[in-house]
Amino acid sequence: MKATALLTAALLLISVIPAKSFGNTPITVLVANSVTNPPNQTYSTFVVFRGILLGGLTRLQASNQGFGFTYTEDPNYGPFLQSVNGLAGSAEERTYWQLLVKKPNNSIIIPDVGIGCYIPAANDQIILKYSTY
Ligand code: B12
Ligand SMILES: *[C@@H]1O[C@H](CO)[C@@H](O)[C@H](O)[C@H]1NC(C)=O
Ligand SMILES: *[C@@H]1O[C@H](CO)[C@@H](O)[C@H](O)[C@H]1NC(C)=O
Repeated sequence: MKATALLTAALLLISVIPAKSFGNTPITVLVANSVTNPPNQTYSTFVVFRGILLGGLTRLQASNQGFGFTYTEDPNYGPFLQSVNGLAGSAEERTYWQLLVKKPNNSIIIPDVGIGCYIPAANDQIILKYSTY
């Protein structure tokens, strides 16, 4: 009797936690280059629930899909995306990797934070775009 009551209480508790707080958040990563315009490359990975983009990029790199990246640590803003697939931004050439996000409704946003602070939403397409400034 007591065990049944406990089990019922436990099941009730579990059922009120939204399902989306479990499991992973799938994202795709598109690598584009607006300077020399080679073909785009796309990859799939995920972040954990409310995980940061840096975690997803690290997981993607480890998954041997041919994606690689490096970053530097800015003392104020944290990780700065330095290179993608062997191509690095350069202060002399005034190039950098811009971070854009295409939402499932196709609108493209420019996050006001970097890869260490951006928390992807499900089915975000992360666009890493080699650009000039
Ligand atoms: C100029 C500038 C840039 C230039 C820096 C290169 C250059 N040589 O000019 C470029 C165009 C590369 C740039 C890029 C980005 N930037 Co910027 N940038 C600035 C800006 C306007 C001035 C920085 C500066 O010169 N400070 C004066 C110098 C003397 O101080 P410093 O410490 O040496 O400055 C360095 C850092 O600021 C660093 N830096 C610049 N942006 C960013 C962003 C991140 C995430 C990191 C870790 C470092 C970093 O580069 C500067 C030169 O080395 C600031 C806003 C401001 N008014 O401060 C935003 C600012 C720092 N950038 C910001 C952002 C979000 C970005 C991007 C993520 C935008 C995007 N969506 O792509 C990208 C970085 C992407 C990546 N590769 O990781 C945010 C950071 C907020 C946060 N908490 O993360 C700020 C505060 C603007 C904002 N939106 O509010 N940026
Ligand atoms: C590559 O991706 C960028 C960013 O989404 C887009 O603007 C561009 O049209 C794409 N290029 C090709 C050839 O698909
Ligand atoms: C697209 O979706 C984002 C959030 O996912 C929302 O902020 C934005 O307003 C939407 N844009 C349009 C044009 O519907």
